[in-house]
Amino acid sequence: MANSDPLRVGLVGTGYAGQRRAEAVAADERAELVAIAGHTQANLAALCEKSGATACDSWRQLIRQPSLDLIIVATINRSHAEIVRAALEAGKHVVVEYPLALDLEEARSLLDLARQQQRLLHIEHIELLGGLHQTLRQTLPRLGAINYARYTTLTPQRPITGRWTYHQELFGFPLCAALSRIHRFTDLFGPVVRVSGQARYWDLSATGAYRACLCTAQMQFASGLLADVTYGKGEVFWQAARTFELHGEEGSLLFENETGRLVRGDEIETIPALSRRGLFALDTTAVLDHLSSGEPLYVQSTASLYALEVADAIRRSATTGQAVTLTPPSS
Ligand code: NAP
Ligand code: BLA
Repeated sequence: MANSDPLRVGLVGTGYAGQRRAEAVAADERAELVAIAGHTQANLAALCEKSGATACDSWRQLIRQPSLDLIIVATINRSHAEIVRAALEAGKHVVVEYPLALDLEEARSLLDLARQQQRLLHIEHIELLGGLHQTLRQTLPRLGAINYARYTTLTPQRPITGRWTYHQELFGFPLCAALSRIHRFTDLFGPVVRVSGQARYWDLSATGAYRACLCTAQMQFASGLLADVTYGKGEVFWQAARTFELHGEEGSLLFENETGRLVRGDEIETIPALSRRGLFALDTTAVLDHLSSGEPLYVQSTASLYALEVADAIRRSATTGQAVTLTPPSS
């Protein structure tokens, strides 16, 4: 890319993530949002109107445009892999919101394809850019060896009728879809040796839709750390919860939403975390820094793939009722 030519971007998806991407690209002179593909006509037209991009009838038509350099995939999880594959085959760089794919083998094969094509395949993990994660990282050395960790997110939502995030095929296994829950841990604590998991759905219909789900998992890390993850959402919950706890030899760090407490005996220190807003813009800037001046990205696609491997092992455990042992990562 010549320095003066903005990168030409195509966007698939017009929801929350898609809108944040459109704003982030518009705000950066190194890129230009050229075309968008969506789902419902009205939402597509609205985002095109706002951003000045051209509407495409389908993502296939978008990808066929030879002038596009980069495709951002911000649509429902079920479609990620198929769109990413087509975009890489067409020689485009790709940014995809997590998860890359709902199927682990497919995810692996897409990383191989990106390597063959010598194109960027960046899987967004905005949770790493958020205040909570930054604060955890900074505070970790003060806690000593971590023995136990626990992360819970419960989201009451009603009514959920028709939402794609309450549909087995469109959303995927909950901890593969909400992969950030696993990735936070693997980013901080490295490889996992053994997992077990449970999943429950309320009023699961023949079409795959449900009105609430709850997924819990236990992970044992190579470091010895034991971790519990809980992810629940929907109409059976009434109180939202977002708590992260780390219990180390030298102290405990307890976060509830954006407020943390570091506890060491009688000493209690309040630790605030920064906001969760503006993260898609940070991710977009990181991608443009990388493509324009070769700066390293904040996350590698292999790290996302590893998190998906752990999430998939939890899925298998939830299906079989047996704990699953993971083989150590090869590199
Ligand atoms: P969203 O606001 O619900 O938007 C979903 C997009 O997919 C919209 O363009 C929607 O179009 C379209 N869509 C809905 N149902 C569809 C269907 N059945 N077939 C085809 N397209 C359909 O969701 P989002 O939060 O932006 O999530 C998009 C992706 O970003 C997901 O992969 C999610 O995991 C990832 N992500 C999101 C966040 C976040 O903060 N929201 C953070 C990290 C990762 P219509 O609205 O026109 O139906
Ligand atoms: C993650 N948020 C997600 C994901 C979805 C949503 C589908 C990916 C799957 C997951 O990790 O759970 C959807 N989030 C929503 C919706 C709301 C929401 C529909 O808060 C409705 C209010 N995302 C937002 C908004 C914020 C936001 C408004 O849509 C907040 C300011 C932040 N969502 C956010 C962050 C993540 C995320 C930071 C990464 C997950 C993490 O931090 O672990």
